[in-house]
Amino acid sequence: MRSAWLRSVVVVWSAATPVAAGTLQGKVAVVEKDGRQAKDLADVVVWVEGPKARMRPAGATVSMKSKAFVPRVTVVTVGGSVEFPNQDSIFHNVFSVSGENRFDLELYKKPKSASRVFEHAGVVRIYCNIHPQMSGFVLVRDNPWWTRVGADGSFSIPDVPAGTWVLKGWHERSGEGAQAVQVPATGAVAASLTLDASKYKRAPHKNKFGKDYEVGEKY
Ligand SMILES: [Cu+2]
Repeated sequence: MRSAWLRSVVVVWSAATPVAAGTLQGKVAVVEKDGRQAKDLADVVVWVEGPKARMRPAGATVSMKSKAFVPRVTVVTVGGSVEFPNQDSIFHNVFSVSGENRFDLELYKKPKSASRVFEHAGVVRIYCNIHPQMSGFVLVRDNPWWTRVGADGSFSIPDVPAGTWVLKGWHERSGEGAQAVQVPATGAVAASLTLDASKYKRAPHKNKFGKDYEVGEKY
């Protein structure tokens, strides 16, 4: 019987290459100042820190459009390039002073573009040196085990290597939250994470020279 033969081949193959990996699933909540739960969870990213993986770098595109970075939150992997096309007819700049990922793409306008390769895992805050209202984030991960959460905060990360790792979550008003997790060799494990945004204060940031922006910009 052909199907029986096929089945035995599949069984032998899977027995020869055991995959000790489980699914990490759960829910993230972001708690605001008065204890109320945040509603804007679309840009919450969760990831597993610890397991190493060989992978092809994954890049992305972040446009500068109507004086905003679109999308506002982007995730790439180490070695991934982010293309920053300027779709406005005015000059913009992209810079970051986030540790090892600091960079500066100088000034350009539509239809020009510039790019940056991110070599270090971490959260990179990006700004424009002309327009203080322009801000965004590039999250650089060193393995493929990350995801954005659903509208209700739920997430599921499949095929995580078995082991004890750290589950991290991030939202721009809370920063990172962390929790130890034990991922089983098969099946799923649940973990929930509460991110504390209660101390968030909207504050102006500095320009690329570490100075205040000049008020009354005319662009
Ligand atoms: Cu700008």
